[in-house]
Amino acid sequence: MTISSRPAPLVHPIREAPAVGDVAYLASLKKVTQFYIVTAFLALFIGVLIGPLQALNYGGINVYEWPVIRNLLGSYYQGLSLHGVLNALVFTQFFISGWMLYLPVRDLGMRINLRFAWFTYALMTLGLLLAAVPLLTNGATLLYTFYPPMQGDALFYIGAALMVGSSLLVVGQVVHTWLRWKRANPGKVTPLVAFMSVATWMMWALAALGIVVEVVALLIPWSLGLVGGVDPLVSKTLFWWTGHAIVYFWVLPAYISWYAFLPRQAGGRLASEPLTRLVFVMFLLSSVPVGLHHQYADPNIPNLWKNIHMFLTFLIAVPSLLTAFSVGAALEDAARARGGRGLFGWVAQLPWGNAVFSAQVLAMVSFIAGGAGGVVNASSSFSGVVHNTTWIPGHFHITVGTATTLTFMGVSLWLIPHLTGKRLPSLRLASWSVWTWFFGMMVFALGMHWQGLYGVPRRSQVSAAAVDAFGNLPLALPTLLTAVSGVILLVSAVLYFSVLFRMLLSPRVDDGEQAAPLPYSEAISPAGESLATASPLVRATEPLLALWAAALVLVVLMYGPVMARLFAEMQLVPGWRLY
Ligand code: HAS
Ligand code: CU1
Repeated sequence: MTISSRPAPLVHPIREAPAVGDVAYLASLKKVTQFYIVTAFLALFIGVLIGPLQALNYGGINVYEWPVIRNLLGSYYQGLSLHGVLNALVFTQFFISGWMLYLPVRDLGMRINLRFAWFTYALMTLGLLLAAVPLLTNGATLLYTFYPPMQGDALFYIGAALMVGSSLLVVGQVVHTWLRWKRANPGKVTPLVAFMSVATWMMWALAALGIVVEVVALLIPWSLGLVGGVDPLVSKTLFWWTGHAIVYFWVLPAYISWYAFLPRQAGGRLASEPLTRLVFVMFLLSSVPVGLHHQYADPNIPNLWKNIHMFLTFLIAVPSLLTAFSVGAALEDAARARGGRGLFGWVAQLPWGNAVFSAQVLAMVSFIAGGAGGVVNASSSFSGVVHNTTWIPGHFHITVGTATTLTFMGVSLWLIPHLTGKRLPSLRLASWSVWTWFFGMMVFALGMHWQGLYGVPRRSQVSAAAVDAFGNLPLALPTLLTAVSGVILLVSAVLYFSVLFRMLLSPRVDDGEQAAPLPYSEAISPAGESLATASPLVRATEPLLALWAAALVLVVLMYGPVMARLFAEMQLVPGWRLY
């Protein structure tokens, strides 16, 4: 993909967000967004500080016996539950709810009911606080998948249901706003950022159904003692209905930044708007009916359905491959505009010293390995080797832990100045935090994938095992790598959060709209504004509601027979508390 020279001067001016006249309204919209983002990072802060304990465990060092840690955390499993829930579920959901509320609203230039937005934020936070009580008091040491028959306090499930339920209120508000815009702008093409956000929210609306049914219909009544038991397999299948698609709920908001904003931040242009729309529609259509790739080892699910879900999993890698091509082309375009030359020499011309940029591109680099590992996981023939081993946490720390998290960290460095008018206190420290996060995660992933290939189980306090079960295996190097990565990541977290907290606590000095405007990129191949003159691809991808209905049909077809059989053969078992 060589784009040899920069073509003619701009024909299509760079988009700016429609101006918002009402200053008080804009300030409140920014405030609620800021609350979501700051809550997200507070969760990440606590979650991330527990991470090194996990890495040291797989480095053979049992810090859970240290008195100071013993006083704070009841067990390795409580630490791991907090780490997973705070980072993977709370951080992501709060960040995304703020980010994907603010962006489409600004992009469409629509006014929304801010009372409703604040109410949703308050409800989500209430859910979080309710769930936090049992988590912190060892009443929900269930790990972030909370598989029954392991049972936790009812408050945990109620809090979780409120949290996920409130994200559906954000879906409602954004989709409703988009529909109002459609009515007011007949015949117009939805602007790209709003399009990507609405498509992602619609996908999430379908994805969340599984976990909502699981928690509301099965786990809450069971944990309250209203029913005598629970069917573990039904619950687990509903969980993975949501649990796979949630990974795209985590990564698509990062893609929004990679497509819409990063090219500008790199000094270049987005490659193709029509292609970008196609990518998001592909995710809308097929993110959900693939969850059985987490259940190849489970009984009572016919192999036929496991194989169909495997095939669909390979299909859902395609829009990510298109993204790699498209975002790669945008980066090359930027680098050549900056004077980059040669087949690969242009890479050096990218602004690697700018943390906003490097965070996102390092996130992508990690995702090349993370995505390749995902395709390995999805292959039923390899799954038996890697399933339930440390390979899997290796995989997800370079997907959600880096592709998503490092992108959000990079985004925070311009988004917070944009929302608050505050300034980034130190680009150098921010840059160090980004590079150390990337290296720390790559080393962690190497150590964990490597140990996994030797069969070291995930979610095990191997550092406390009475018998050295792995003593005969050549694990010295991967174990060492894993331990070292924990230390690198601790340093990175201290650097990043010192920058973030200093920024948040500093006084407002700028008008965010002027000093850090929304960094829209120009497109090499734009979609245009009018549907009548737009390309067939743009026209075909515009009716998102109809495409959502098609996605629903596909999910019903791909999950219906499996669920019908599982429900028909339910076997209720009582709950266990192993902690
Ligand atoms: Fe996964 C397990 C399969 C993507 C997260 N995954 C997990 C778990 C998590 C997770 C959290 O099939 C653990 C769940 C648990 O606790 O049990 N995953 C896949 C596949 C993909 C995939 C096929 N995963 C993700 C993403 C995640 C995520 C994204 C979070 C954000 N995963 C699985 C399977 C399992 C699994 C099985 C179950 C395993 C088991 O046995 O339990 C695909 O979507 C991946 C496609 C991605 C690509 C990469 C594209 C690369 C891009 C970057 C381009 C870079 C550029 C940079 C342009 C094909 C877009 C250029 C650089 C320059 C310098 C110029
Ligand atoms: Cu998955």
